[in-house]
Amino acid sequence: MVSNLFKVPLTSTFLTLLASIWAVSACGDHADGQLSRRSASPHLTPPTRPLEWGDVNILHTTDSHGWLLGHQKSSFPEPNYSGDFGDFSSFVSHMKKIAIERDVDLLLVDSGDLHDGIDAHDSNQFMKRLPYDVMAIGNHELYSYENALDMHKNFAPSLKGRYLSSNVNITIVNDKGQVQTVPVGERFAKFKTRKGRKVTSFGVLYNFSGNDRNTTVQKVADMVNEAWFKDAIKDEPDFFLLVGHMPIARDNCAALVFNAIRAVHPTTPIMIFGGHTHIRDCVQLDDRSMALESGRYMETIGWMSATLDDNNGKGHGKDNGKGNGKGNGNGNGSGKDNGKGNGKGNSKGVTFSRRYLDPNRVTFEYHTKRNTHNFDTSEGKSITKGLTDLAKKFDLSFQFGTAPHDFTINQAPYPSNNSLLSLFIENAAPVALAINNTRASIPNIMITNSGSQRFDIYAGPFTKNDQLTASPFADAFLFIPNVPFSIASQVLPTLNHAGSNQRRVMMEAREEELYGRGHVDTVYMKWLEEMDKKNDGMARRAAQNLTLGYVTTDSCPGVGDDVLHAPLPFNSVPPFIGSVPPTVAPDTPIDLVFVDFIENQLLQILNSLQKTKAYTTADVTTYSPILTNAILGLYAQAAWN
Ligand SMILES: *[C@@H]1O[C@H](CO)[C@@H](O)[C@H](O)[C@H]1NC(C)=O
Ligand SMILES: *[C@@H]1O[C@H](CO)[C@@H](O)[C@H](O)[C@H]1NC(C)=O
Ligand SMILES: *[C@@H]1O[C@H](CO)[C@@H](O)[C@H](O)[C@H]1NC(C)=O
Ligand SMILES: *[C@@H]1O[C@H](CO)[C@@H](O)[C@H](O)[C@H]1NC(C)=O
Ligand SMILES: *[C@@H]1O[C@H](CO)[C@@H](O)[C@H](O)[C@H]1NC(C)=O
Ligand SMILES: *[C@@H]1O[C@H](CO)[C@@H](O)[C@H](O)[C@H]1NC(C)=O
Ligand SMILES: *[C@@H]1O[C@H](CO)[C@@H](O)[C@H](O)[C@H]1NC(C)=O
Ligand SMILES: CC(=O)N[C@H]1CO[C@H](CO)[C@@H](O)[C@@H]1O
Ligand SMILES: [Zn+2]
Ligand SMILES: [Zn+2]
Repeated sequence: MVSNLFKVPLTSTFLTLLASIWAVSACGDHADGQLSRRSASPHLTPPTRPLEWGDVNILHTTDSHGWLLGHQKSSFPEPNYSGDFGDFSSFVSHMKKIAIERDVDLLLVDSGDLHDGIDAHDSNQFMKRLPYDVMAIGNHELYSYENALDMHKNFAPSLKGRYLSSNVNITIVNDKGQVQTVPVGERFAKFKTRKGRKVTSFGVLYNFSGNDRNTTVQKVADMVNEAWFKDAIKDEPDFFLLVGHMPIARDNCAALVFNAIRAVHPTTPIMIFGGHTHIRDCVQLDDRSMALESGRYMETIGWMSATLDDNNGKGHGKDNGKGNGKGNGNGNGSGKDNGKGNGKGNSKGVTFSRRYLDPNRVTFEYHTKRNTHNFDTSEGKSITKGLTDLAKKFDLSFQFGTAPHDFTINQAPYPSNNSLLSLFIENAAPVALAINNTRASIPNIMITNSGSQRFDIYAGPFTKNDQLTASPFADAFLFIPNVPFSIASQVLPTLNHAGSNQRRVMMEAREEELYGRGHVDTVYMKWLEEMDKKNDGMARRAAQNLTLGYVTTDSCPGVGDDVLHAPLPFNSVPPFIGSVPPTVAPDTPIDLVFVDFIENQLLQILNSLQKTKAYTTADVTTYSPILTNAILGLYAQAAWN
């Protein structure tokens, strides 16, 4: 079995994509829904500071993973992210108007991971309706060849040369029947903004190694040495726009591209938009650049603005074919600065700002000076309706039952009644895996990894869609019969045992490998943990008036969060979780049930715990045909109705 704590939800098809749906439930009750989206909005805290507009302004989405209908639950912090893609469309369209009024540039970019399941073809049609200037490919577009091919054939063309995959190729059979390797989108794009600024843009994917057959991801370190890359950066644009599916700080991918550009152009402004690790982050690699990362699941819209020197863009008499005549937006002639190259990096410098917006209608209305009555555009409403219809088509609102309260992964301690991990392994798995199972009456211990649960469950209707977001992975349960209880009960503690340095080094190596293959939860959780540590206790109490949400500490100047929040409580969880052991005598033979990909680890541990029997794969068989991604639904049908 492939070891895959981060495995792609193979059987969930593309449905996770529309995560968080409202709608009419199977039995005709109104689930949390559009109504709550509209009516919850007035209770949200509006931002208090307008955005700082510059000459070039950029809105950024990343790692949307199909959350196009926004977050619809009423437990906090979900309402804070309740804007759907139709609302976002209306927002972008009003912002574009403001940019024209201010006579500045506004671009829209995306850093990838549109997909979550296998097929995002249908939901991607809605992404296409937004005026994206540049989009970059993410690793989730590459777990399946069919997905990558769909992006190549059906998605990239709609971006008209601005769907970028600088270091990602796909092998296809071309029109002439020849096998050919080509970039999924384009390697780079050079274009001019509305104001006539010249832009050179790349879309780089981090060192990803979990891609499907017939797709190629080139190492970033190799990419920057390619002749095409050197050629592409030779001419100096007004600014470089690097939109990559890569963290801006964790590894050195962003820095590699940055340094390669800097080696040729010491002072040209560089605006970098990253993603993948699902956090909010900002760093300035030098004072003429800024790099921003804008979270995940449509919980954050990133904003960056740059006020350029006179000799770039505005007032740059030489190159701005379109925008000239108006060149001096400051009201002063640009005589002293024209002439490319000279005077760069001088007196004035480039100044940047950044902001992390909570995507909801209150935020959107605040920043566009609109209200509920004049906010929606017809295109925005049409997108919302289209997404709703799509969700209905796939019956995502089918309701298994009603969750009595919130169950969270990290907000509640594990084990506890409010822990999703406890719910899953102590309650749900034992109920679901007993269905139609001839071994149901034999005592057992069940073990899985804590990473098997990916998103919190909130009080209220528990739908097919909620099941897909909470528990998307399609892992099978195996078992070894007749393990003496005294041995079986030591397996989980041994699996979780922090142990020696050597083991820690092993875990770190394994984490690196998983990271290469796309696993980012460790990075995201570490971020939450630090947030909680930095801000807990006094700060949280003093912040009584603040709502829960992200509290970002990054290395850029000033406060990045658009609305100030108090951090969510964070409880760390062990790597593996288990059911409540049965109360039986130590020598009672029981079934040791576990998730498929830990088989090897588990056999090793069993053989280290006892010497009576040498366990091998021959002792392992399937426990139930029910996979992890069906367990919560079956349980909800049984227990939450
Ligand atoms: C994809 O890879 C397989 C095996 O590596 C190969 O047989 C097949 O021809 C490839 N398909 C294309 C379209 O290149
Ligand atoms: C990607 O495709 C281009 C165009 O066919 C080719 O020149 C290049 O060598 C390929 N790169 C990789 C890393 O496969
Ligand atoms: C990418 O991976 C290679 C080898 O696997 C490593 O040498 C390199 O440092 C990595 N680069 C980045 C940017 O992570
Ligand atoms: C124009 O330049 C002059 C002198 O450099 C300065 O005093 C004035 O404030 C500038 N006006 C604007 C609108 O920037
Ligand atoms: C947890 O749930 C169990 C079973 O419903 C109940 O007996 C117990 O009191 C609960 N514990 C807490 C701390 O709420
Ligand atoms: C259990 O068996 C019944 C009768 O064959 C069947 O209708 C039902 O779908 C099965 N349940 C599950 C979860 O497989
Ligand atoms: C919360 O807000 C109220 C009203 O705006 C104010 O009177 C109170 O001092 C605030 N409390 C804290 C802890 O900031
Ligand atoms: C900033 C913000 O929008 N906060 C909201 C987050 O969600 C809680 C719970 O509904 C609201 O009370 C906050 O106003
Ligand atoms: Zn992602
Ligand atoms: Zn990713």
